[in-house]
Amino acid sequence: TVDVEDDRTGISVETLRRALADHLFYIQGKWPEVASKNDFYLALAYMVRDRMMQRWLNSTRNYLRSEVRLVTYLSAEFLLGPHLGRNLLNLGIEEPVRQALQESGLDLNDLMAQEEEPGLGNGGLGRLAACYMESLSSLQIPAIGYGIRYEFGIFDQEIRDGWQVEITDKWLQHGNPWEIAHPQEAVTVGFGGHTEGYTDSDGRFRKRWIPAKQVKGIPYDTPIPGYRVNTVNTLRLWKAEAVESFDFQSFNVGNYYGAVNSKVTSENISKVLYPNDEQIEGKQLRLEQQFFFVSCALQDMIRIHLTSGRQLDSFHEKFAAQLNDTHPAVGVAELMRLLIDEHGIEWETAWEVTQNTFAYTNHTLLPEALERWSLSLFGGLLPRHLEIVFEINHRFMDQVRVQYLNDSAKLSSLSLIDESGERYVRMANLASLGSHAINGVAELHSELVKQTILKNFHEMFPGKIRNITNGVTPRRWLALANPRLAALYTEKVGDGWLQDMEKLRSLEGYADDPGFRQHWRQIKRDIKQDLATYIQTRTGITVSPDSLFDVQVKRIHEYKRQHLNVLHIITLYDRLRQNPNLDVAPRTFIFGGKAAPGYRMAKLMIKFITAVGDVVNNDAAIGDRLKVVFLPDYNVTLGQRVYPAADLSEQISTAGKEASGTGNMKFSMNGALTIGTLDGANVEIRELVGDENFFLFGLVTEEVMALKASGYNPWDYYHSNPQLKGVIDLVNCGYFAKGDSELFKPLIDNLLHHDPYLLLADYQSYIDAQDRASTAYQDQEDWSRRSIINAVRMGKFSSDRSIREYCEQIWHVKPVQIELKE
Ligand code: 26Q
Repeated sequence: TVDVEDDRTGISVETLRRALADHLFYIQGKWPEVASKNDFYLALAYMVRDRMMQRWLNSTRNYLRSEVRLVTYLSAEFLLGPHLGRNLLNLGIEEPVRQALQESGLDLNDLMAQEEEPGLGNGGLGRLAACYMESLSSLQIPAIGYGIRYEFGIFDQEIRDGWQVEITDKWLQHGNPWEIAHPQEAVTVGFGGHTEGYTDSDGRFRKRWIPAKQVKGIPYDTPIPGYRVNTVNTLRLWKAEAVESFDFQSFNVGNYYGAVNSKVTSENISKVLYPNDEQIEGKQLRLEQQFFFVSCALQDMIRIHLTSGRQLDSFHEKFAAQLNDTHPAVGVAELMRLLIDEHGIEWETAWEVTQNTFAYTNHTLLPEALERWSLSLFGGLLPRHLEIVFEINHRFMDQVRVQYLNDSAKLSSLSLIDESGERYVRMANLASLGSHAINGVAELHSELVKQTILKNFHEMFPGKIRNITNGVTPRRWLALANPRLAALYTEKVGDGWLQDMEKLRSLEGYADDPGFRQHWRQIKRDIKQDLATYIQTRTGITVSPDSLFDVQVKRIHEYKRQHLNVLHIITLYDRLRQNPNLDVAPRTFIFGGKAAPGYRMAKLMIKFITAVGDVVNNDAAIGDRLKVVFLPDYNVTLGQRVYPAADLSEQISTAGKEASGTGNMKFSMNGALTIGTLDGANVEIRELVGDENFFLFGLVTEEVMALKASGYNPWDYYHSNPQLKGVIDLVNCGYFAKGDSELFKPLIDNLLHHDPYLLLADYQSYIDAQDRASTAYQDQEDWSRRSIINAVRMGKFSSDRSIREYCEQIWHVKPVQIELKE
């Protein structure tokens, strides 16, 4: 007999070569001679997708079995990054595919660069959701991610004259080979209208919602394969479409344009991702988005539950639904409505099911980021849900009154309704009450959640708030981002480290091995050379791979203090001007990150970075000792280039403000040392790498709170520190603005008069830590030792560890092995 590999599933080089040609011809409709690079990319993507299909369908079918328990991750954002590389890695077919392409005269890396990354998220929270989806699959946990299929993801950033310019992200324009639409599983979502009471056939008094408008949700599924396992989970994103029968009623009465207009309005719901940190209040479309995807998700879950042959009073046994921040928190009211109004379940049972279904992750303490919706907006859009929120609150307030003897302070702080002025629904309170577990995202953050925003919930429900420290997937952030380092690890410990990152700990001894350190340095230098080349082409700036690469990449925000980093650059610049022969370690300062389009100060911070760069980079007196680079359009793809090339990771937020940070983990696992405050997960990173391998500075959270309480005055620091004064004065006189002393005035005035994030208070401590880092870098042997220690001790920050903790402590789900055959 002759074994013939199936063209859809075979992975021999010859089969792959044929499958590629086949897809190019039959899917793209092209001969190789006229095919574009994108045609080849799409043919390749379809070919890879074919090789996931059996596993994907087997996983999906398996989850319909009644005894399987599923995690659903509800998130307004999934910041996925490119699929192709991850799929090749996790399926283990990169090498034969590379070779098949080569034999067809094509280069895999070249085609991978064709993929438009799906930027369906803002930053940390969205990227965390993506890492968690990947880990869920790799750990063989049955899971579905639910979210919105935004037509426009996070904007693309261009830098013009040093300022950010936003360009719409048209990620779907060349087609998306990774998704499959399932219009037959569409659901309908209502908005607006009113409620009415009625008596049902059993004589029971019931409420029902008569929406003014309906929108159809169409699911688009994307496979998320685990690393070298058969599990392929689904990311199910919903697109909003007009309900034809509904909208085209107006067509019947001759109002054609009215009908088309209302179709357009319906489809607006999934049109665009909201950038964060903007004035978030009162954006009706945002609430529509949240309700839309959550209602779609819950209806889908109910359908799955009923097809698995179960009753709705055991819904929480089938599903554990995680609320990624409060963005999906309206789901608490929607699940209650679906169970009670649509499926006739009693309030008490529905409430038990709801609480046992949901768990809530908090990602922020910043008061301006806590979601609340005015009653008029909420009730106008979701009248039935407002009634349900009131009823939940009514019952809860009774309970609080009994427990706390009518304590009015307790009542007003725990209430789901903020009644201090105009009345609002507090989404964090709704999420907290409607869940059986609440978690923060790093140890410090979780403690602060207990002590501050959810203090009274913590007191009333001890043990309900816990910590699950964030993690990131080593498949993307090591294996894909840093193949050289990954190869070194595999050579030394075998490839098991990608399933168990703690295995890297066994490499610690090599930190004292000069030969290994030499190899380590060579790898880092090669990667830095690659980034230097990229910087040259993208920005025209020449940087040396032998300089210290000092990197801060993250969203631009005052609390993250990119401008503190700039104050340090100016300090070094000033020192070099005063003393041109000063012996300093040459440094390249690399920044990247987007500012919310409506956040003026953040946009000015970008201009500040680029303006200082323009002066420093072109000052002959400085030579090549300092370079400042702003990398435009920071995204997942660029992150994969940047983290591996960093020597020093800037994690310099005001203590108590950064919930966790996850970039800090990606840097450290790629061998960067951290300069940072005791904030978020920095605390836990420092505990692991040791005090001597971490450049610590700044006030701690308690000191920040105490200083603010005692009346912080930034002028005191300005007047008592000549170096700081010199730096501020230099900016103030327009030195970095071609003499324009107005340009950076809003920024400097804010620091001198308010400084809400305590830059001036932390300035000297930061400069001292930077000086220690410079000195340390000059001893390359010792720096390598510290770098190795950092990298090999980061096992804790694998998202596999985080997901295991969620599974054990919150979701109570177990792995399910999927068979490949059938
Ligand atoms: C809310 C309402 C209206 C419009 C936008 C928003 C919105 C969108 C996104 C509010 C916040 C976000 C994103 C928050 C976020 O990314 N938080 C980060 O989460 C990470 C993962 O836990 C942490 O590591 C970071 O510390 C935290 O800042």
